[in-house]
Amino acid sequence: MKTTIIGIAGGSGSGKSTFTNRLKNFFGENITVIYHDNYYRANDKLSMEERRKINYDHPQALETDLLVKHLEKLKAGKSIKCPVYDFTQHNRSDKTITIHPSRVIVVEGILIFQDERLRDAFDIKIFVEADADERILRRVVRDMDERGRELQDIIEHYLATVKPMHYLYVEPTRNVADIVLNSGLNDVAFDVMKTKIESILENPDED
Ligand code: UZR
Ligand code: MG
Repeated sequence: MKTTIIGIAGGSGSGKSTFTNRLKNFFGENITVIYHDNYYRANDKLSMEERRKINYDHPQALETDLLVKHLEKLKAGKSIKCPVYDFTQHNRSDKTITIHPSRVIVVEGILIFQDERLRDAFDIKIFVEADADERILRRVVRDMDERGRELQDIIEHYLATVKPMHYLYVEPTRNVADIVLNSGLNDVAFDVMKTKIESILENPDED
């Protein structure tokens, strides 16, 4: 079986997980989804206070080597044990989830177009764009609801790392994308990608 790998990048809060989850909800087991976020490094030896200070918007914060290996395994038709990251603890949890190979694999994350090996692995590269004000508003709500953060903490992180690293490492990779989406909540873009994936699934042996 051929594998088509779709990369979905974009700034934090751009709606890339929303877009990806919408594809997953629609296609179910017919597609495999991997979040680069789950590959944030384990930092068991550091205290919570030390872990809080790490620059998580820098490529070094992620164990991308492992993701590259996992993609190779999936392409070879093997299942992987994907780490599960716990944002409330700023640390990798002791859980893993087994992910099975499929015809279409979607990889999502802010920094996935930064790594040359990942860029080369993607057959389709999508960059989700959204204005900075919308991204921070979405991030505030998300981090308070789902990641156990206080407003002051979110503001500090945003100004200290999220924003500068966005312009240094995330935004420049927009130029390597095949398709740039205007927001992850874009219904037309969803329909276009849905049709594309349906056609890939109907043609198991084509590139
Ligand atoms: P998305 N992040 C954390 O806040 N804590 C962690 O332990 C690991 C990552 C944040 C990270 C980045 N930055 O902006 C965001 N900070 O997760 C990426 N600070 O995830 O694309 O889902 O927003
Ligand atoms: Mg996300």
